[in-house]
Amino acid sequence: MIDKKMEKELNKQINEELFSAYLYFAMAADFESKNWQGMSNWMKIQAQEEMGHGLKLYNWINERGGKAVFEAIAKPGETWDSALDVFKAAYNHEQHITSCFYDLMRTAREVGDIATEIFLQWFITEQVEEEANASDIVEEIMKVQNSPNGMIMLDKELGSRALTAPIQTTGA
Ligand code: OFO
Repeated sequence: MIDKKMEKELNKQINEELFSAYLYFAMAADFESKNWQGMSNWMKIQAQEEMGHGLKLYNWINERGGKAVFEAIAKPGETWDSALDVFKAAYNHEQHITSCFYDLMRTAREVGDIATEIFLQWFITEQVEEEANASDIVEEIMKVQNSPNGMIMLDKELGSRALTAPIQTTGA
């Protein structure tokens, strides 16, 4: 049976992941309204990945004899001044999520939940990629932001992103 404190913290993280999905959907909508279809595609894929992360936590809590609990999701922003601002905000958000997983890891160690500690390693590794993805795009935008052609090319490139794995509905 999962430790109560651990269960509560993991449930809090489900909310963080679903908020991440909300945030990225909001960013996708903002891009779409400004006709940046490729960047919008990138954000929609990201949002779906976040729902997958939420579900992964849900499945884990369930497998360990706990119960997933759903709280209200905060309202994300609606509009950003530039593509650069959007991806900078995404990068900052991912840094925040990384710190959440470090906190979760500390809790797993504190309560002696070795299984959850091992489970959380997947997320810690994933966060390295999540931060790198966002910061790479920030850097690319900084290089091309003053060239309309450069921005169009970048938009095209981000439009090719596809969901790599289907959302897992069972197991951890
Ligand atoms: Fe779930 O990785 Fe981004 O937030």
